[in-house]
Amino acid sequence: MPLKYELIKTCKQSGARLGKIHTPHGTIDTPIFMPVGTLATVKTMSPEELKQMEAQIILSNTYHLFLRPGHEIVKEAGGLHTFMNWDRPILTDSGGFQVFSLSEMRKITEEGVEFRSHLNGDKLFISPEKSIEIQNALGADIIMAFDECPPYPADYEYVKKSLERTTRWAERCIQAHQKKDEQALFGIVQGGMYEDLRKQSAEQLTSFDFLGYAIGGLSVGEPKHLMYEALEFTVPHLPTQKPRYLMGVGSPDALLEGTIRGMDMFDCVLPTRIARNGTTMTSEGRLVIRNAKFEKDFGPLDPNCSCYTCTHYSRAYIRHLLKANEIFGIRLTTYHNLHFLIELMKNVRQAIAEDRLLDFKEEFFVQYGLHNN
Ligand code: PRF
Ligand code: ZN
Repeated sequence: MPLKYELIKTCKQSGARLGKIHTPHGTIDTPIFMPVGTLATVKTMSPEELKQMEAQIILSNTYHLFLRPGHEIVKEAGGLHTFMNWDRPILTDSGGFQVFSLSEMRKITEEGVEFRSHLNGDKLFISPEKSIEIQNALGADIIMAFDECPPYPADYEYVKKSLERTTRWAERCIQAHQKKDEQALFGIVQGGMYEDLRKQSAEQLTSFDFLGYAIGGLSVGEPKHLMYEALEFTVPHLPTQKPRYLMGVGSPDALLEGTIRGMDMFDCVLPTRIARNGTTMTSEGRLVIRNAKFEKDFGPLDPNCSCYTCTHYSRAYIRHLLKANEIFGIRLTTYHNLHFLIELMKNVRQAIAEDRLLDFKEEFFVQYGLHNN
């Protein structure tokens, strides 16, 4: 078995889970936030820096690496771990989301998705078999089934047909998987915001022996309360003894709310993306560090943060770098934002261990300025 989930305990106050996932490249503590390294790099960060901030697992993308440099080249390099010099666990997403959000002129059929590359317009095709072939070549510890993520809003009939196709694709992914001893394949539950469709999708997928289950199709533009409701009616249909991954979610409040509803893994481009346009997440809320009011602020980004950025540089200095388009500026904000979410999840795990996650959430929200949401 390439993956083993160990449920350590459930928080008596919130129901959140504390666990460990054992993979061929090491063990990760859950609940966990996974930094995104779309193109085989977490933008601007070296693997040494990621380790220094205690990143335990990173995510990379099938769609992007298929387009550039091509999975054959990564395979020839010895796989993604060797290619990018990262020896801790990696998860690759299947392309089933990126093909819908990035490519042009998509045509979905039972066979797969035909699309044009967002780079050069080349006509390409990804099927469940192709996605697994690419992910087998990349060699991540955890790989994802090829799914369709319907937009929000989408009508009931469309979402039903879509999830049923996603189930058939999931079965084809299992059939196509050539590295069952080395890579753990996760299924992805779809079904939009419809309770009975989420149940149908979860029941169909859990009848197959996936090593973990993701919830897809959320955080696609719906109001947050709908996402939380969808989690509440989907999670009870997932097995207790397997990891649960909420895809594409990474705002601090959603990490907490998702954890409280029983999710174990999260990923999102949010911390790295906002860092590059000069926004930071701090214990006192979001800070737009480019703002003029920080011109002469010689204090740290976050007075409560112990990261490399916050222990060595001031808001005024970082603002200056960002305004001057100096690359070091976005490296410093990226480092801090990732550290912030990794540290948040470490504190969340501690709170679960001590059965006080709801208290922790309240305190965090008040400090972060979210208590009215
Ligand atoms: N499917 C896949 N990847 C994803 C999603 C999905 O639904 C989402 C939705 N938030 C993010 N990433 N394969
Ligand atoms: Zn910091």
